[in-house]
Parts: sequence; structure tokens; C-alpha cells
Amino acid sequence: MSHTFVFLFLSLVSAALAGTVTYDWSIDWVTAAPDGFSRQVIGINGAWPCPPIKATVGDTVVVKVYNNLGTESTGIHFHGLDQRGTQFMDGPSGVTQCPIPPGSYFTYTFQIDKAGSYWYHSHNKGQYPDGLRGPIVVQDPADPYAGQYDAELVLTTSDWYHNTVPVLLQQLLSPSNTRFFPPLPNSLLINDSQNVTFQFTAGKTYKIDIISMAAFASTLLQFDSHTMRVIGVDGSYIQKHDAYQIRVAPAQRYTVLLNAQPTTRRNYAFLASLDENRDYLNDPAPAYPLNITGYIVYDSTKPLPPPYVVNKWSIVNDFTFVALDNQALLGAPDVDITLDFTFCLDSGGIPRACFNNIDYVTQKVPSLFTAISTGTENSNPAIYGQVNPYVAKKGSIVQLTINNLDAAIHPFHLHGHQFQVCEKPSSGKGTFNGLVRNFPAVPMKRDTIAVNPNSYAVIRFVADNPGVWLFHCHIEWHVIMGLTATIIEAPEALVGLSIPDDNQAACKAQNIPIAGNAAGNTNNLTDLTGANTVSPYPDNGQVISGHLTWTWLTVL
Ligand SMILES: *[C@@H]1O[C@H](CO)[C@@H](O)[C@H](O)[C@H]1NC(C)=O
Ligand SMILES: *[C@@H]1O[C@H](CO)[C@@H](O)[C@H](O)[C@H]1NC(C)=O
Ligand SMILES: *[C@@H]1O[C@H](CO)[C@@H](O)[C@H](O)[C@H]1NC(C)=O
Ligand SMILES: *[C@@H]1O[C@H](CO)[C@@H](O)[C@H](O)[C@H]1NC(C)=O
Ligand SMILES: [Cu+2]
Repeated sequence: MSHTFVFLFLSLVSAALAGTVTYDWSIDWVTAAPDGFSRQVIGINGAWPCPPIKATVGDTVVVKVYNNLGTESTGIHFHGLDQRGTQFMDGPSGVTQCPIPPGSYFTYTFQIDKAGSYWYHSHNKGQYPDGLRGPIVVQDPADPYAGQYDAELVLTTSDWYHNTVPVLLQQLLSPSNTRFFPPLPNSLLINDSQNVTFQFTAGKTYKIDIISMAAFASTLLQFDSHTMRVIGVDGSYIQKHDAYQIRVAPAQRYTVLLNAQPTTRRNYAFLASLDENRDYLNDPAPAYPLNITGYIVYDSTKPLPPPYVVNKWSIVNDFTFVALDNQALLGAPDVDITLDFTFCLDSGGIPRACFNNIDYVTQKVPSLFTAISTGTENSNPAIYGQVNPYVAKKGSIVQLTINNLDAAIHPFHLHGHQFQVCEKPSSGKGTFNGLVRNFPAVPMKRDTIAVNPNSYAVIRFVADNPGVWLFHCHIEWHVIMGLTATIIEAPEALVGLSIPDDNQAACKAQNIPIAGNAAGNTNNLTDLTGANTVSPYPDNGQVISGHLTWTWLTVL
């Protein structure tokens, strides 16, 4: 049989088996105490942790959301899923939709075209550290590693706060926060718990989907006497790569195979340690790491080992991974974007985070709606307002350089793509000099990359997914501070698209315009009078003198 035939056959089989997975979610405030401290969290259907989404490649996923929060708007992003052809379903408020107001419904519908581990989370008002996040695991009928494992397990990791986000934001965005300190987490959660036990059977191999749902800190992970064989990162398969220790940055995923021990002689521990360090390689270890010892239990009649200690972290470098599909380095870029990241202040003296000295400010019209309603003028970045906009015509090769001028590691995420990682040097290498000689022939691909301090990363992707896609740091505090850019991709394919009913309804309910430039001007598109240039102060309704209140209406 020819390869084409096999491929066609598999495609037909998966098309025939493709189904629809439907979730009915009421987003609610509930009480939870995953680390023993009881607090209000945002859960789903009256419960927390939030349920996983489970699907198979080819499935259509339907998530019917009802916002039962009473006072807060919401919105869900499906991290790592590309939303090809469903660009209105990506979820970030002010980009692909208006936030879902309390007391209303919004249905997300999209087809899943890739396997792997992903997660969903609120992309509205820095809300997910309050609990609104959960794993997504997509099975692959054509899994290249099929037959090499016996069972699949999920391991989520997350930092956790005892205060709610609106309280934390008041400290973060205070003019007195002159050193741009983020709120520090109170604890670490593994599987939304601090008491985690994986039941293993001797001789078997387990596939583990490791998913970080953190808002700030990375997780260092090591299993005693069990080597992780990494087979995937984010939504991309890689050639099998052994790792004793990994560091999972916020929003990243690692899919690993773990060979169980051949006998049940004893039980084993693993250590998850929350890395609040600015640069774990070059700084002293944090004084008070938040650790969890979890267990691999072979025989529950035997004792559990003592807390696991790791003396030195020498983390596998994901840049050395090789994409399993052998896709060659994309050619010379048609669009070359350079983003210099620094902290900055806005005109009100509020601490912000900037690309090229400009912080992202949510506009009156969601950027995707600007793109579809402005005809061919939609390829003029200026009409999108202060969202750090970049336009890439359909089919162009985009190269994006992030120069991290800060002294800490930051995880950067692109919506709508798995990008090639062309260069990612160690700390202190300065800014990218434009030379491509260190680019690998077959780069690894992922959707979230940890960029080293005072260093840079270069990524490439093809602008083949029409839509408006955010590029941002995945430290949620930095998103709130404005560390976001906007890629207007294939604008010529966006002209005149119609807005799905639920997206229209959410805007209408809040009197948010759905056409025109960033300011809602439909006559003169280059006239941005009235567009937002300062972010509202996210104080959840309280008026802080000199600043707007944080409700969508006052953004207008
Ligand atoms: C941890 O979970 C086990 C069951 O998996 C339970 O027996 C034990 O009491 C729990 N320990 C704590 C401290 O919650
Ligand atoms: C961890 O949580 C996921 C869902 O979030 C669940 O599917 C899995 O079984 C859990 N694993 C363990 C060992 O508790
Ligand atoms: C946390 O784990 C690290 C690495 O094993 C160790 O150095 C540190 O002492 C642990 N801290 C606590 C509080 O257990
Ligand atoms: C549109 O607005 C821009 C910016 O305010 C202005 O320079 C230009 O003259 C206006 N064009 C028309 C046709 O009014
Ligand atoms: Cu950041």
C-alpha cells in the first residue's frame, strides 16, 4: 500500500468515527480548599476542580457556557488548539469576542484537528488563577507512539493563591509597585491537590500528560528511578528524548512515557517544586520552594517513601528536541517582527509590561471584528489601535523575535499555531543579531516557549490560519500589565466574514460596537479618536481616583 493510500484510509476512518463531544457548563462561584485553605473559586457546575475535556482528533467539541458568576463577565480560551476556520471561537475578550456577561449563554463550537494535551482557561480579566481552568486531552487514532504504552494518565500542575485575583491586582497595579513585583503564590497544586498517588503496575508503560495551568511560576519535576521519555511538547510530537528533570513553564505541556519498574519491590516518590526563581540556572535557589512529594505506588501494603529531595536541577533543554514530522526550518521570512520586552509605566504611573515600549490596551471593538468589517483597509495595522498589531498576509512566513530585556524567564505563547523554535539561547546572550546560522535544520515546535533572561528567542510560522491571534507572556499578571501583541493573519481572507450569533449577542448586551476601527469609527478608519490608550484599572468596581473602573462599559 502506498503511503498516500494509507493516509487516505486513516483519514476516512477517522472522519467516519468523528463524533461530537458536548459539554454543558454553568460557571459558578464555589468553595474549595485544595491546599487546606478554604476560599471562593470559580468552578463549573457547582464543583471544582473544573472537569477535563476529552476528545479524539476529528471530533467536534461543543462547550455551552452559562455565566452564573453574578457580577463578573467571563470567556473561555482553548489553549493550543488552532481554531482553523473557527477564528471566532478562540475566546480572548476584546479579540475574538465580547466577554460573556453574567446571566447569559455562549456556545463554543470547533473541530479538533490535532492530538496531544492542551488546557482551557478564562481569557478575561486575569480570571483563571481564581480557578477557571482545566485540562484538555485529545486522543490520536494515528498515534505514532501507539503500542508503546499501556495506559494514559494526566498530571496537572499549578501555582495557587489564597487571595482572589481582584485583590491581587490592586497590589500589582499600584503606582507604589515600582519594582513590578508580581503576586507570589501561596502553594503548589498537583492535580489540584497536594496528595497525589499514581497507581502503577510492574512492567507496564504509562503515558503521562503533564499540563501546567499556572499563573506565575514554573514547576520543576523529577521522578525517582523513572526516566521520563518525552514524546511530545504542547501539541507537537517529538522524537523520543530522555529527561530526568523537566521545568514546565506556565501553559506548557510535556507528554512523557514512564516505564514502570519490572517488580513491585517498593513504592517510589516524585518531587514537584514550584520555581519562583527569576533564573533557576544562574540565581541561587529560592529560599522557600513550595514542594510536593507525590507517589508512584506499586503495592499499597508497602510504606510510602520519605519526602523526595533533589540536590541539583539540570533541566532538559527543550530546544534540543526534534520534531517527529521532520518538518524543515521554514524559509526566509516575509514578515519580520521584533518585540523588545521591558517593564514600563503607563501615563497614569501604573506599572505595565511593554513590547517596544507600548502596553496592550483592550479596544472598544474586538480586533477580529475590526478585521472583518473594514474591507481591504483591514491590512493597515494602525486601525486596530494600541494592541501592538502586526499584519501577515496569507501564506507569508512570519519570523518573530522576542528580546527579553528582563532578568527573569518569561513564557511566551502564540494563539492559532504551533511555531518552530529557531533559536533560544541561554541567559545573558543579549538581543538577536539577525544571523540565522544557529537555526536547526528541523526545529522543534510548540505553542509556549520559555525565553531566558536578558536573552531572546526566534520563532517562525506560516500565516495559513486566517484570524486574529494574540502573542503574549503567559504569566497572567503580565497579561494584565499589557504584555501582548496581536497578529492579524491573512486579513484578505477575513473581509466580510459574518459574526456568529452568540458573539453578536454578547456584544449587543453590553452595547459594544462590532464594526469599524478600534474606536468603533466606521467612516474614517484611520481616525482613532476615542480609541483606548490607557488600560482600565482592574479594581472590580471600586473607583480609584484618576482611573477608570473595571467593567467593560466604562472601557467604552
Ligand atoms: C491522601 O489520599 C489518600 C487516598 O488516596 C488518603 O487515604 C489520605 O488520607 C490522604 N492524605 C491526606 C493528608 O489528605
Ligand atoms: C489527575 O487529574 C486528572 C483530571 O484532572 C485525572 O484524569 C487523573 O486521573 C488524575 N490523576 C491522578 C493520579 O489522580
Ligand atoms: C524543596 O525541594 C528542594 C529540592 O529537593 C529542596 O532543596 C528544598 O529543601 C525543599 N524545601 C522544602 C521546604 O521542603
Ligand atoms: C481621517 O482621519 C485622519 C486622522 O484623523 C485624518 O488625517 C484624515 O484627514 C481623515 N480623512 C478624511 C477623509 O476625513
Ligand atoms: Cu512575563
